[in-house]
Amino acid sequence: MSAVKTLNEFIIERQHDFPYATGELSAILRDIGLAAKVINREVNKAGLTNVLGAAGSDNVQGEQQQKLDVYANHQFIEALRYGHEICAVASEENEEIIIFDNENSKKGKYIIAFDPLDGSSNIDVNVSIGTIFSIYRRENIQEQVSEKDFYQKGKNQVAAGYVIYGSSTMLVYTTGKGVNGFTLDPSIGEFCLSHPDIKIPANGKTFSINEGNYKLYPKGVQEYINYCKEEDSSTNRPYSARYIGSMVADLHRNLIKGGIFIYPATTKSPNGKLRLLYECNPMAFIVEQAGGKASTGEINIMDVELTELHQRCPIFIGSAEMVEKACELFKSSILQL
Ligand code: AHM
Ligand code: MG
Repeated sequence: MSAVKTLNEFIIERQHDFPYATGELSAILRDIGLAAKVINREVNKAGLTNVLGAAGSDNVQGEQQQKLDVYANHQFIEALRYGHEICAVASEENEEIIIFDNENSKKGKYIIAFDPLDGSSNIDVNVSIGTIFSIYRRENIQEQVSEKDFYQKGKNQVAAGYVIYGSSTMLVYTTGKGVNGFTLDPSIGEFCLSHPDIKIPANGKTFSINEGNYKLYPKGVQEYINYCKEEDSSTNRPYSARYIGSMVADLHRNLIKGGIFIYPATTKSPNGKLRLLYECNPMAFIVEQAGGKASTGEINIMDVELTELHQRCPIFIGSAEMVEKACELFKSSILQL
């Protein structure tokens, strides 16, 4: 059997990518790995332990929280609270940021935004769900941390990643030097390097969009969906439609095999559904680091100004050539208006 490299070994090895690294980012990534294992344990036996179903509360988006959303949120926050590195977190499940005011964390250089359990509607039906995270350095560590510290563009991210709780559990992350994937080996309880230096194919055969909303989409998006369904052997069309309803799972598949994922604006939600800070930006960072693209349809996701913590943003993300084509149709339909 060839030697395995665990997540922690890999993190320590890669610390040298950053000449002035103090090990703080590495410590955060290790804490996230631990939180992921704890969440995984509950997700895995969810049907047996009375953690399925609604928690009886709503989150900031007015969406019903599931018991596992609440559990994952708590685990993630607690895993980070007593390190020295993070001084505040923003979560999809909390309206306001949570400031860690213990002596250790107060001086932390980093802040983290996350969606503890993405794809909530799939929890009860044993379909893949995920955790997404995005780490920023604070711009001014002399001042008391506030929500404003999170109002940074995605291009300022220092690290981002996701955990997918699927047929196996994987953690995929980037620190801006490529993308690496680790599979949890349940027999030893460790994430082990299984997908080094992931590259997304420039083209794919899969498009992922909630086609039920077709009539609510902008004309350019409708045109792109029609394009995906046309027959053309030179571009491998028609493409296959694959839509799980868990962004992490849909994007993970497209990252490995090639494809495009779109959550556009709709007539009901003019900014789409997904949140810029802890869904679109981290995924954009990962996909760009793997050689793909992420756009609002008009500009790069990671160039969008963030002015509200839970701001939504339309997204076209995945294989570079597919995203370019979709954005080209989208932009030309706007010009025709
Ligand atoms: P959530 O954070 O409440 O789980 O919502 C995000 C999820 C994404 O994972 C997924 O891509 C999208 O919502 C699906 O939405 P829809 O059912 O509108 O297609
Ligand atoms: Mg989500």
